[in-house]
Amino acid sequence: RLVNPDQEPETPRVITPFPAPKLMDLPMFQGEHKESLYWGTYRPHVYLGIRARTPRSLVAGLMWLGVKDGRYHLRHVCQDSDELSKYGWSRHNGHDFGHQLLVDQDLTLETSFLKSKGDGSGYGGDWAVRLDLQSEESRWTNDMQRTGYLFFYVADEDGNALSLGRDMFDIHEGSLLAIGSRADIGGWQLHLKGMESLEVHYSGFRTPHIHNLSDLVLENLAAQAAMFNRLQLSDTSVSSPNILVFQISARIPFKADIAFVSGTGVKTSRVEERLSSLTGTSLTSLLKEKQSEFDAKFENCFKMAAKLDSESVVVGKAAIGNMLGGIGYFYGQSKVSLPKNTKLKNHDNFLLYWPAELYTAVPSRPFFPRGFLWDEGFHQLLIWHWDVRICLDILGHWLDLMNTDGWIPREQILGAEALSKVPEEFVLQHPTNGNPPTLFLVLRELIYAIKKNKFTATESNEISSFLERALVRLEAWFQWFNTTQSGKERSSYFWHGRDTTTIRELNPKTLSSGLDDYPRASHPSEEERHLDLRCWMLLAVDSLHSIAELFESSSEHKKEYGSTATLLSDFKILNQVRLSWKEIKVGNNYPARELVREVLEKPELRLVPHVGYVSLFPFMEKIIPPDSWILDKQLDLISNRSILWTDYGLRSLAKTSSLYMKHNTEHDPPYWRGPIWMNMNYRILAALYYYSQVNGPYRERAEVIYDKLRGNLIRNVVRNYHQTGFLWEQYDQKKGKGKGARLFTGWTALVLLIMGEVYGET
Ligand code: 6A9
Repeated sequence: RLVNPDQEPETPRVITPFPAPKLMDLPMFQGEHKESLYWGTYRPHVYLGIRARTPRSLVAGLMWLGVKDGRYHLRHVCQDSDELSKYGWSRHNGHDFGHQLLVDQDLTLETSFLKSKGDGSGYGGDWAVRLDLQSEESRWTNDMQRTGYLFFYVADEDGNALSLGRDMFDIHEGSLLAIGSRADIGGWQLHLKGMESLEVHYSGFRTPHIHNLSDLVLENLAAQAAMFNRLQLSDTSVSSPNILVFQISARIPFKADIAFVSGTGVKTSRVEERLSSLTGTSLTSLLKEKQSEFDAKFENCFKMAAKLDSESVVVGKAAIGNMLGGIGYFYGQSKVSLPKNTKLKNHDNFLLYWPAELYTAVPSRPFFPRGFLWDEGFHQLLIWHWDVRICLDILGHWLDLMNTDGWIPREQILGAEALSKVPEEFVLQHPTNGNPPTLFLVLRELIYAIKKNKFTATESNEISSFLERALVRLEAWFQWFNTTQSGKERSSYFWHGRDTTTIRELNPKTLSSGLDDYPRASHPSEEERHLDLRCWMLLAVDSLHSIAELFESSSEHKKEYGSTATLLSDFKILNQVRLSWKEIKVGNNYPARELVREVLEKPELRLVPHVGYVSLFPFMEKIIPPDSWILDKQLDLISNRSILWTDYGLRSLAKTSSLYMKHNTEHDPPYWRGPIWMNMNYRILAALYYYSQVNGPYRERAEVIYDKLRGNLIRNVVRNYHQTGFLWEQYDQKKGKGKGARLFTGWTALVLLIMGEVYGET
């Protein structure tokens, strides 16, 4: 049911959920599966944050004091301005283990996360966190003067009051920090275990707005510093706090183990046992075990050891580790722009989508810690190889976000914590705008893998029942594109929603395509035909056809999908339709301070003269027949240094393009107009691999180019990682330097599949 106080008597279609059984209600996502994924590091926007997959969870997290230029700084939410020289999960299995290394000036902090089933008395089991703080100096001198300050908090989003443990200041045997109780997990306790010299202070707060937690802690510390000239929390609490923050300080180096047990209150003796297994030497050996399990599974999935050096293996592990460790759980309502002719009583300019949960990977923890539709399809290309159930769970959440028109909002900003990270102008989602349906990329691979018997019988059955239920939604998704994004010509499509009136943009952006400022027609109009969208439509309809085939008679549209796929993949027709645009010359001038575009010629319909990622879409979709001379031409474009080729991967736009590396506005530097992006390089590489395997006159040529491109991509990402500590959003086409958002483990993590030569359908 919809809960929306401002709602019109009749719910607008755009905020009406798709009327079909939800994927997340499938039996495969209940029971043991659901419980085993209950707790996790599902708060990717903080350096270390734990919560459960439930709308109003008990959450936990870490802060610490870093020192820079002789001043203390509180670290909590991942942000670039903290200038950590490194952080991220070196290993994470998506379920019950993760290890992270953070380097903050001369401090090195390791955080390990471990889950255990407990004794079954508390839903979701128990978990532990090991914090290990070292400093550069303490390694060299025996004189350990420096104190380290860690802050570990628990907060109940549901507002339940928390109590302080009694023996909090007495660390010797391990101490009880906090106690509470919740409907989902029953009674719970939070314990600390570490050396006797650990000093503990606390502060208790009450507020529903946990995204302001850093401020609460800072204010408390500042007041104490002003009054008593000391660096410690007040050791006071409001009555019935729903947030407790514990300060753990000691001379560096030190370790602290924090253990969380649930379902307490009945069998206290077992609590002792569980605590001791989750702390100290027992925790050490459990973590070791999990680490070797991770390493073994890694090798088994991606088979890299024989192919690459250990420097690359480290990067490969960080790629999957950060992808899985970056998975978040969000809950909230998207803000959707008003469809035309909708009037609201309250003068708001938006509608609220229904309250929804989203379990998803994220492109970048510090910059974009939320779900993005087309990014997610690429993330899943990696994740399904690791754990197909996690993959289906994520896909299910996304597909359940579909409205009755078959639309899925592109960017998911759910809940106050997510919203606090997004500038106003990016918040509204527009129901007229799409985003590439990349979820089909992974679905098609799953179907292929089923046919090749790559799954266990249980997995195959689960995937099949998933697909069976997903089919109506996928059909609706396809129909949404087919009806709202179609072009004038038969079987042509274009990305709707481009700005037709702007005079500031050199070439109006196409945000919905995912390729933002990649050049298209200079004058957006109904005449456009976008090659990339046409190829995405082929992917969609081809996948629908294979799914329908799996279930023989389940879809009346099966035939239709078959013939549409044939039509869209017909290379002759494609060559006739091709791309058109309104070609004119646009120039820049600089009157006063602002860049205004100047139209130099009368607009006229012409083919798009730009070569870049979009030109290669038929190649990526493998539509070009292996014996076609056009394949040879495509290989020319790819391998030509004055067009797309660089020593670090393929440029997004040809060096010869008139818009190559051009600003779109004064404040909008080139984004998809030159730099190297991994998602597109991965798809091009996968196609090269394909053409190097099938017979044809260009097979050997494809193979040579494939090997070189693969080598370049791996070498550059690995080099950047070891130099800077991070994977990057894009790579500069001149020197290969990482650019844009760092700790962007989204699709850049596909480098791991490139290392292992894992290309779904081959
Ligand atoms: C800006 C600024 C703290 C842009 O990876 C997500 C998307 C891709 O889907 C898209 O293809 N990125 C690519 O061109 C990042 C988009 C960020 C938009 C929101 C908010 C917040 O700064």
